[in-house]
Amino acid sequence: MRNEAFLSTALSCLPTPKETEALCKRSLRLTGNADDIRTEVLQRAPMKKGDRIVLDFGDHQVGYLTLKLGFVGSHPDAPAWIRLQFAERPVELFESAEEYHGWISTGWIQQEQIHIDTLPCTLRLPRRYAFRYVQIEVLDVSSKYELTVENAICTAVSSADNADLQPLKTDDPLLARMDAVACRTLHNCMQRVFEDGPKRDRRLWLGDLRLQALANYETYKNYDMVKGCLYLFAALPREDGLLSAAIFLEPEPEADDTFLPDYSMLFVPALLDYYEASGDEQTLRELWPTALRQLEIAKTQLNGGVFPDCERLGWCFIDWSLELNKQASLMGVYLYCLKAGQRIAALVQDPVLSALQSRWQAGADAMRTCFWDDALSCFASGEARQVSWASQIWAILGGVLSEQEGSALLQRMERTDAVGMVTPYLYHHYVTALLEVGDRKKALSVLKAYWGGMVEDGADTFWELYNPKNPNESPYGGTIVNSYCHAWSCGPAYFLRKFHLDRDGQ
Ligand code: RAM
Repeated sequence: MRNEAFLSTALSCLPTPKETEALCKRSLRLTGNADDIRTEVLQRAPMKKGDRIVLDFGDHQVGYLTLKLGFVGSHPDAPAWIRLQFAERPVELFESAEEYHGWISTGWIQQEQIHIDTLPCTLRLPRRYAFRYVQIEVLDVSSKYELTVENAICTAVSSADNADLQPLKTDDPLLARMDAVACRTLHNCMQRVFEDGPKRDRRLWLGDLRLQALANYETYKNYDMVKGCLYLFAALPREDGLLSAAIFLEPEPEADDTFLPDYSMLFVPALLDYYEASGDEQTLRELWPTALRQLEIAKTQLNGGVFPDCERLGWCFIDWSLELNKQASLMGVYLYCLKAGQRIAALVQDPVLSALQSRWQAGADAMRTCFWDDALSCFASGEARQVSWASQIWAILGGVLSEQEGSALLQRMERTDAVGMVTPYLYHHYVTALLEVGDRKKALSVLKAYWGGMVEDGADTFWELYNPKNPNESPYGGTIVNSYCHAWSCGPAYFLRKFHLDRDGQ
């Protein structure tokens, strides 16, 4: 279904990314292996068959690469055949596309082979890449000449403008760096829409949008861009009104046929957050029926008061842990979104408010009855009664526990071997839950340990996945397709700026 009026509002609000130029800062040789990478600064020299060079742009870029190529020796008597590999982190240059046999497309791997018939030349690659490093490998030239790289320029694109960004005021260098990395992450994902990651999947996902928007309100403050994205989802629902998990923009705006119940429902708090940040009451009123519809559809899925369990990959998101049982978490998401729905209903004076209140009460009762485990003193999910961080976090966000109960529960979890969290997306909700139960000090220490861990590992932008216990974590069957600039991880910019967590640490 297409709501043309919503679509036209959406398109009128979406920005056109601006171009800036970034130059290659230095040339490198990488040696060692993925666990022990050695870097050596190189003088750029003519390259013969088998030679490699890594161009380092000094920071994460999203844009188009132009290479000025030349030669030394005789007039080229054969094409130069080169391989280009783009990497967000050096470790990607030690991975091999041929060895990836996971379940998502190898088409995402950023590498090209090109034949250059005429030298010297200016080569502008047509595709947009996400990278800091570009490796050039000469697959062949001829014995009569060598290839030279005279210049390398990235035409970087983003719709975020650093001139609009106030620096975070803090005396703590780690927090300052975490904030800068978070802002860079958001900046590079702000294209025509809020992309999840500019390497992969390069599209607007609803769950990601909500967290990006929160950081955007504290940083670039591009309210219209959020409005445009909310209208895009609302313009392209399924026939029954359910919102898709993601939207494609090209060649025409179209909803993905992936539906995630948690993402659909999170449209409700995303709309509320937008209203609270922007004060745009017209949008709140116009999109409220779409938001309410998500809660209505969710209600029809309940069976015995809770959502049925499911094992199918992709039936619901919550986190990218493949062993996670999501039944209890989804119930927490429903309750959380019902609370946001109540707030909106009160703001627009919709009489549905009292029905939403009773639905929340019934849901909270069901959550306790079906998932609270007295013996374990925590929520347990699914037939196997799995204990996970996700279930506790979403139960707290759903509002079923008092502050004291929630705080004690999260502390108890630290002494268990519950199924852990693997994405900054779920960690964001963990930090939110800690703030919800008043544990500001712990929230700050989690931020420092988790996002600080990526900084210590050399992150220029924050990653799609980070499991400190397993550096090779990937739900896709290989890290080569992981995204290392993924804006659901820009939480530090939101938490540090909005809650001033470093000021009191309490
Ligand atoms: C992946 C991306 C995206 C996320 C979806 C559910 O494709 O990581 O960010 O929202 O999964």
